[in-house]
Amino acid sequence: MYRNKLIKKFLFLIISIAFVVPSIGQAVTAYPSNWFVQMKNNKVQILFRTTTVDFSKATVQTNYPGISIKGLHHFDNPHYMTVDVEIAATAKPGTVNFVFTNKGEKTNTSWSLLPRRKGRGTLFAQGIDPSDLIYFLMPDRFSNGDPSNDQIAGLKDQSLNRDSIFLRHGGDLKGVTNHLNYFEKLGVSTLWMTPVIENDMPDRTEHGYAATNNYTIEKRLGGDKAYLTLSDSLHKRGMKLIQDIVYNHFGRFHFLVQDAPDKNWIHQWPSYTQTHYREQAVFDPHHSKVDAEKMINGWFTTEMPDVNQENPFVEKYLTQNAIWSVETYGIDAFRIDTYKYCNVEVMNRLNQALIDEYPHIFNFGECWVDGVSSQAYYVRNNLNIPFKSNLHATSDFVLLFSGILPALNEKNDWGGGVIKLYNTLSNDYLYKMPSNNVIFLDNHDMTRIHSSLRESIPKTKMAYAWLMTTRGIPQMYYGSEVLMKGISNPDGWVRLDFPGGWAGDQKNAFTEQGMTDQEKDFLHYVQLLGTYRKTSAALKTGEMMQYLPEDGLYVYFRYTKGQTIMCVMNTDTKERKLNFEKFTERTNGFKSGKDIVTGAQIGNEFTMAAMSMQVIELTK
Ligand SMILES: [Ca+2]
Ligand SMILES: [Ca+2]
Repeated sequence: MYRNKLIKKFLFLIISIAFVVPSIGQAVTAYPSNWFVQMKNNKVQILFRTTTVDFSKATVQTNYPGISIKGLHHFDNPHYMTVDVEIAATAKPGTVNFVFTNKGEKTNTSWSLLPRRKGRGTLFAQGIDPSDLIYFLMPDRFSNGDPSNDQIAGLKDQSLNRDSIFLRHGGDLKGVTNHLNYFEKLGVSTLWMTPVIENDMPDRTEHGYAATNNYTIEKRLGGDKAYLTLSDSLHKRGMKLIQDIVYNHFGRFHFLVQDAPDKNWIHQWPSYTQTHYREQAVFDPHHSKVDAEKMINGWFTTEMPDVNQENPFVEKYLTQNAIWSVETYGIDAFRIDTYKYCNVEVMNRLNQALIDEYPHIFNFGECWVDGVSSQAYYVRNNLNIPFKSNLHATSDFVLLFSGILPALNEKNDWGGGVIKLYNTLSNDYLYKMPSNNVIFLDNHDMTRIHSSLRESIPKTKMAYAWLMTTRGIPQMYYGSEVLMKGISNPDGWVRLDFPGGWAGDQKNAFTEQGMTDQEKDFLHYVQLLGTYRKTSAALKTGEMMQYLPEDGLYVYFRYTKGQTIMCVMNTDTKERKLNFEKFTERTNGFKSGKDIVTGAQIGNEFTMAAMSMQVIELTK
């Protein structure tokens, strides 16, 4: 027995020596490019890619202590193979040498085992909750902190023209890092940006939703270094980072599309087939298979091929990329793009893998759907149906389109106006955690709120007061706080540059130079609401009670044991009188209140101007 062990040791030594083979540079690329020691998820499937070596029958070995090879897989395309490795708890950080043998020829590549992120000294994977306030921006359009990266040689899109809504403008991550004070002044706790990973596409690269490499930060935004700096800077201030991630599609110039391992990585159709964008075909009990298939497997656009998530190799690739991103960049939450076009069973497993590794992580999906029951289908809900989603939350499109917009734009009658806002919230019983829904007034795909409200300042003020006080996790869209306008036809008009983000801008929202009094006043108003929210237990963690609107007058409360806030929205065209007595369930014991915006004392009887909103902290 002992002798056998000795022989094994000797053979191992011989093999180890044989491993020292001449390297031919980085002929092989690994995805993920590294993993980490001490992860719960310690079974990693590495996708190796080469364009110079034939992998069709290659075998692989490594002698790195604590790494064992559990399997390998070849694809139709000889440029790829996957290697399943298991990383022992005892494995130490270091450089792992993989040696591939194909038809007697050897190639090696190095791969890293890195220490866990906690060494960076800041919290991460914290998740978000209703005490947070999110600021959402497009890095190409917010601020140009480094003009030297505006164009990068070798990338397909060499555009740079601020006069065009579809070309690159040069904004970057350094520009964002430079303005963290601006976010803090708004009471913002959390940053979300359109995707920051590489989009080496020929055009329309400003939005970031057409990835060409999921493991590299876009160089025009400053690359990995700038992203890590931003992440660390946010966390040092106690702020958080949401990463926008796309599981549904790749950019057409992604290497996994252009040089796919086999045909099963992208959904194939006999001829180009687009999704019909109607989610009903997924959960409708009367649906036809062809409609459901087109919804999920149809391509989002010709430039965004639909990823075949049902392929286990693809699922592994996406899952590992998400975990790797949290550990590498210090992400706190994911906003998942085009969620309703994904395979929801695969998404459940992927979400769970993230939760298993990071118990506090938070996933919210972009589910641009029609109606509360549709929206509830995609998140943790109280529906008694076979499919149970484990998604924490959704972007609450329904509360926008069937809630606040009709409340402020429609005439009040039996079925129209502010009653729609009340009615939509009354359906919250369908959600397990309605207050986790991410609520918003606008985003990069839709008309800015000031334009939606026909440029009415009083209405836009009402919208922000509502955003900061109703249930949910509020999200602002960059620039709308300084009354930027824009109608989403096309979407480029709602993606204009933030004023002051570029050297020489005449108007500067950071310094308030060149701003109109109206814009300044509005910015201060939003700052006041946001910073008040930051200190208000009732708004951050409190319950909500809403009263049935009467002729356009809508009253709701947010409350904890220690704080009660009365929110009054008068959508009537006339001023209205009201008193506390009508709302004794919540006003009992309170004699007066304070308007949190003006600081004015409010008695238990007061008048609301037409088209106005007041947020009143009640006092005894
Ligand atoms: Ca730049
Ligand atoms: Ca899909």
